[in-house]
Amino acid sequence: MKNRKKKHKVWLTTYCASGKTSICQRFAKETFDKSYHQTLGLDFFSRRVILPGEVQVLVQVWDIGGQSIAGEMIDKYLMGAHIIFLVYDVTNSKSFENAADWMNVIRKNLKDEENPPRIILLGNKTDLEERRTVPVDTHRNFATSNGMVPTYISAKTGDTVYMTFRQAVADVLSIPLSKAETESDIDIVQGTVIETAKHESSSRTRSDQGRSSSSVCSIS
Ligand SMILES: Nc1nc2c(ncn2[C@@H]2O[C@H](COP(=O)(O)OP(=O)(O)OP(=O)(O)O)[C@@H](O)[C@H]2O)c(=O)[nH]1
Ligand SMILES: [Mg+2]
Repeated sequence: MKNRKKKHKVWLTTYCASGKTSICQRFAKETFDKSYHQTLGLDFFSRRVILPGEVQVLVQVWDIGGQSIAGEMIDKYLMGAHIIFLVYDVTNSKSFENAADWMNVIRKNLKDEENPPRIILLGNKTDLEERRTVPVDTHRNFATSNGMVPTYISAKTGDTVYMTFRQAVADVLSIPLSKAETESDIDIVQGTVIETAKHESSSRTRSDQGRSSSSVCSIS
């Protein structure tokens, strides 16, 4: 089949410090920085993704700083977007509530759009599972009741980051991915069996040296 080259615009937004820039860096450069540098305005990342049928897609990612919600540029940022990732931090309920505010802003700006972008709810920082404050059901209900695809990732470990982008682009282009392809990026977590006198239980532990304290930004 002849090579097909496409460009896709992906947009990430929501609450400050939810991990948008970290997700972009993990996707585009396969790196992770544990320090927090607030994004002021907008930043760009890109990576080429190859899909079945030799389809090459240049994924251009627009990383919008969390404080932009009240800005006047939102409609410009949204123009031509194929995919929107609404990112929140699973350990920070405020970031989840802010995702709903962003959803309203996006809806308002897209109300006349003939081909609205695919919106994906990304619960980030799953490596901090033991500190989760947003229940799985709440995540799923919010996503499905707003027509979003509910997804979890970790920019720190890289868990499902690349696959999430690739799957989203493939879905927009209606290119099916095989089960083997969709499972290739899933993080395998080693379980530890702890035996006690009364019972056996298995637990999974993950350390978090890279966590910054929950950052607060003003959304004016
Ligand atoms: N443990 C853990 N920390 C993460 C993860 N993703 C991001 N962080 C940390 O969270 C902090 C904020 O991450 P950023 O990517 O800068 O957040 P942001 O959403 O771009 O923030 P703004 O630019 O202010 O909107 C940084 O200290 C990151 O290292 C993750 O998956 N796990
Ligand atoms: Mg940022």
